[in-house]
Amino acid sequence: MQIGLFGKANVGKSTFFSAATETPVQIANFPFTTIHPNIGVAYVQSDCACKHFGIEHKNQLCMKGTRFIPVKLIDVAGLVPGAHEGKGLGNQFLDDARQAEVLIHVVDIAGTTDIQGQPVPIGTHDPLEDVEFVQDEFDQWFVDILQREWDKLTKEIEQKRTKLVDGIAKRFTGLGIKDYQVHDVLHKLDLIAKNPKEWTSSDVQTFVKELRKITKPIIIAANKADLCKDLDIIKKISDTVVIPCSAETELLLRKASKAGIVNYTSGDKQFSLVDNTKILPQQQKALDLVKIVFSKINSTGIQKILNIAVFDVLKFIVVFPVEDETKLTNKDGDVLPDSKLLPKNSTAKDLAGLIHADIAKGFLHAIDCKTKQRIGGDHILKNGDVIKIVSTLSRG
Ligand SMILES: Nc1nc2c(ncn2[C@@H]2O[C@H](COP(=O)(O)OP(=O)(O)O)[C@@H](O)[C@H]2O)c(=O)[nH]1
Ligand SMILES: [Mg+2]
Repeated sequence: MQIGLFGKANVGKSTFFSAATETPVQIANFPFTTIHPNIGVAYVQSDCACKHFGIEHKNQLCMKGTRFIPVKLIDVAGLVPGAHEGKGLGNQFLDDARQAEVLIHVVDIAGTTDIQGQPVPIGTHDPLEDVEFVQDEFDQWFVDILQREWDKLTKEIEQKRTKLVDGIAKRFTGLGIKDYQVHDVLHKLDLIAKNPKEWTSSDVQTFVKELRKITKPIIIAANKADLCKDLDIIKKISDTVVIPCSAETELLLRKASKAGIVNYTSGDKQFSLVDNTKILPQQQKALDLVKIVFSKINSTGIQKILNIAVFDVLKFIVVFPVEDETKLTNKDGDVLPDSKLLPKNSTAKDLAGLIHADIAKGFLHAIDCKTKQRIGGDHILKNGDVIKIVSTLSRG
């Protein structure tokens, strides 16, 4: 599960990345926090199954019944107009973006940077222009992949060496796109039976735009909301989820929380000072600004964006695998030790595969620990399920 942050230069991508991967003290020793300078671990939040069972347990990723589930976050290289033709760090961008399942397009909603990312006075650049150009760059990249190969593809199909779905899917495998996704889009647009020789360039454009939308959905982070004079501008962006946010505020709060100055958990709509801390005048000033941000946009928006990307846009579910169905523990006796993110409609067998290939290989059946019922490999899992897998093989 990977989320990519992208957009033009100086909109706050790296600030968002730092804020989202700055782990609170409680989970600071969780492994693989920083994988690579631009790949890190962020967390989405969901109800922990401990709530359902009314039990208390010690787990550094469960805070008062809210479970923190790790996801990979990638700070993708900045985009400039013409990136799909290799301008700027175009190719680096493509390499990074290809791994992401969902993309957060960070926009400077306050209009403090021009189209190249150079600083300009607040409100002098129209952020709607960025929304359009970045999306077009992204779509154009898909169009190029297909157009470059179109003649070859047409010939292959003519000579019956491939079928339309397979031929197209092959061109997009590097982006992690699956045959069934290509099939679904062709079907939806009534192109499934159309001879590729008769496709118009508008057929190609429409097909590719739809394919991009389904396989690499975008959500917009309207960043620098703290500086924005009129947030109503957000209403002018249609067709995409848009969430106002302030990455800089989130970063400040996480650092202050880590330093023991404030009580704050990502996603909170407020913070409080830790009792008896003495804070410097400039710290007080920064925290006063944070209060203004909260009154303007409710929370900093960062956690909300991550949660929406995973649970609303990708529609993933959270499942808790255990080894003892009555105690809800693993071998070491840890209660609800793990949580897994799975695409919706995943089965018990899919969960087994995610835990370990061997466990899936020797899969016998599973147990739904909430109902205590035995379930088969094809059983479709629900959000919040607690599952024990029974297998003839153990991991490793
Ligand atoms: N006011 C304000 N400034 C921000 C915010 N997020 C980032 N910035 C500033 O915008 C500038 C560019 O940020 P950076 O994260 O390097 O942008 P990137 O080029 O997209 O990675 C820096 O000066 C940040 O401090 C925000 O939410 N509010
Ligand atoms: Mg950056």
